[in-house]
Amino acid sequence: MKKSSKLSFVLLLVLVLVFVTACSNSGGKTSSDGKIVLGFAQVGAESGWRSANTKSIQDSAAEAGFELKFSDAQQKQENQIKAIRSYIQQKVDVIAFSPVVESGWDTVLKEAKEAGIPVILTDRAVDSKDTSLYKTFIGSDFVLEGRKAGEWLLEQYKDSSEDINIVELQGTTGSAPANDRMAGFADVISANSKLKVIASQTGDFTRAKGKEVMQAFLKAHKEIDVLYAHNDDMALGAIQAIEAAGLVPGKDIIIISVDAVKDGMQAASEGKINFIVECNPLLGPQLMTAVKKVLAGEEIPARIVTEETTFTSEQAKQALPTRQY
Ligand code: GYE
Repeated sequence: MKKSSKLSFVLLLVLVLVFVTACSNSGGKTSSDGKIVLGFAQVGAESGWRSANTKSIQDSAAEAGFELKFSDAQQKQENQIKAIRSYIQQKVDVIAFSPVVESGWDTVLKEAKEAGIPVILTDRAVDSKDTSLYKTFIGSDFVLEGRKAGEWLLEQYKDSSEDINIVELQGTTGSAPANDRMAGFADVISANSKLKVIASQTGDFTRAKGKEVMQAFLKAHKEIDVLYAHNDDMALGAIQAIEAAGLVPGKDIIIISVDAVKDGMQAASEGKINFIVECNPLLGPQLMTAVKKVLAGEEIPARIVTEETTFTSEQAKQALPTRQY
């Protein structure tokens, strides 16, 4: 080999080595400016809760100095799976997501694990048997939220000699909050046989669907005493339907909802919603702390539960002026 071609061969070898090293980034800092890269696959923008949750994640990622890759799945699991696969391809440092439904995640979670990318669940859980597929689940106890709604109702009607007809607006079918809020509520109210759920249907956590389904409930059932909505937005949509039917929300029909976002709290302070179970969307700071710990190789608890309270109309009136979301 001539001296010059020997030299270019060595040069080529060095270049190839540099390229391979750059591509095989195994869990280090991947952004060009050395920042930690977090890929977040959000459910969508279906509710006031979701908007507050997204803002919390974006703000706290910026505050932590992370590069955030954010995607909105428009409430479709297939879009979320696509987003997670693209984060795996981009070799982000950590993937976090709020699973739209509970089932069907094993394959993509295994792909992330094989690529050595840790996954953190926020807000909603998955039903995967293999819990080594994710590092932790940060979010509310939705069964407890359903129980709190049921306990308030049980107390309101403890002396009733008549049947109490309840209609239920469920969240997104197959989602953890819909499954769990329904189960917790049903379990508690089963203590009083007068409390009867006469209709239960999904309103997909949106205002428009909440209104539409409530209209159908009002048409099909003459006597509705109580509405239990799995979130404020569906309750707010249902309130429009109730008013349009010439009934007074909060009086003719007692309303319970979950979330306690500003619009819900406003309706509660006006007496249109009688009881709200709080579900805290401000999960960003806890998520960023978990990301840092996971990358530092520290142990983190498998479950991080959010602290929450409840509001009657009176309590909502007092809390409203200082409500953050
Ligand atoms: O209650 C609802 C949102 O997963 C806790 O999703 C969340 C729920 C929340 O659309 O408003």
